[in-house]
Amino acid sequence: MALLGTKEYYKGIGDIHFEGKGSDNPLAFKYYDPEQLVAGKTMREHFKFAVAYWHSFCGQGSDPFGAGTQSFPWDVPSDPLEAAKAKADAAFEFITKMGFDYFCFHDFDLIQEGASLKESEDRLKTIVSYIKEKQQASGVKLLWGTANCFSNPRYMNGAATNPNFNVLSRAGAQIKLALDATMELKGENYVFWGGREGYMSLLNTDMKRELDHMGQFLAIARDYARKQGFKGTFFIEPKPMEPMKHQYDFDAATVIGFLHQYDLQDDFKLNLEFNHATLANHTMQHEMAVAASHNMLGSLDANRGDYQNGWDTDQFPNNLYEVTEAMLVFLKAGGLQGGGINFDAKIRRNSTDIDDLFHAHIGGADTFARALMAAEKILTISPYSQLQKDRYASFDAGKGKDFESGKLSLEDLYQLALHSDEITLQSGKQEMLENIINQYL
Ligand code: XUL
Ligand code: CO
Repeated sequence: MALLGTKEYYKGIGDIHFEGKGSDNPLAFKYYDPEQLVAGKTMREHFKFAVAYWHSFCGQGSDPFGAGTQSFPWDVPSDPLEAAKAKADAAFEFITKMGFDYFCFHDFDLIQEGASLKESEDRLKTIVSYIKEKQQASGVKLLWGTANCFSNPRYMNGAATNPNFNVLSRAGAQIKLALDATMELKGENYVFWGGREGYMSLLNTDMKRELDHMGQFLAIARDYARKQGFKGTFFIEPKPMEPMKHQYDFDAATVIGFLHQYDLQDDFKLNLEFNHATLANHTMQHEMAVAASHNMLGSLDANRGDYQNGWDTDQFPNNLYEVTEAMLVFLKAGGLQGGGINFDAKIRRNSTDIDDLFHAHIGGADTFARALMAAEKILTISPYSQLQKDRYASFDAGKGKDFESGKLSLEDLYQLALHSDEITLQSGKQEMLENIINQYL
């Protein structure tokens, strides 16, 4: 049952239910059945779908060529607190109508930043207690919170990697407040997306010093939250470029190396985003496999890029093949480490009807549901797993096993090769595996 504020914002749209693929109702799930069991867990538990406050209730479709096209009635009150409360009413109405359990926010998505740090702090406290009541009434939970340390002009050269210590200190204050807000709302995780942590030109940049600052900054942020009793996971969200020419958190492998370099690997995992993966010239499947192999597959930002455009288009996911490949890694890894699937996606600038946001999230959830069901079948009833296992059979016994257990030297390899027959080629069966994925979609 949808929980309504004093005013209904999404008029004429009721709760979204699962109706199955035979349904012609565009405002119903065709595949996402929250209670359906897949690989031992319900879809609701697997995914922990979250709505991104910024794209859904703040961004109005503006682009570098023009103003927003979506006018939000909750932005009308001129008093920032009234506007923020109205926005929270709209957000909670939408999330509960979708039947999702989670949301994610940046500090100043919740309420407009004040003219001073103190004013921002007071504003945040007021809106956080309002949102806390809405959470209690609806059961909607916070998947993660984060701080927007990239929009305000003071962060033009970064936050923790800014060459000016005063900016770093201001970012520290802001992140303390964002951590406080996250903890107050029982956030299960906290995200650091680099924002402008990177450089525009190396000509004016001391890269080593900036990376050291970022490592030190993340360590003291972690220490503060742990001291306050925060038990959740910290996530770093890799992205290779945009807004900076080069972002320090380039991709999963770079971030994992960084976390180990600065001894942060026990508290931090990764929040991976589809469109960030493709901007780094990787696939999402690759990024997830890298994270999973380090036990750092924390959370996912769900969206998709565009084959023709080279920037972060943040479209809602609908690429079934891509998401199925991702779900194969997801299931093999045993799911996510504390996180969920956050729709970090926006409807297009010319999607101006009140129901467009619903269609977008329904499509995203259905894509993940279909992909998860396909991946489960591929892993359990198709020859996929066996084919992969067979490829490595030479390491399961004999000298291959000795190598894996560290028993062979380079001279041993030389002696073995010297007395072996010529190598017989072993097919990778790629096309057959690709067909298996198609078969189960
Ligand atoms: C930016 C991006 C952010 C983070 C949170 O590309 O993905 O929205 O997810 O700061
Ligand atoms: Co993101």
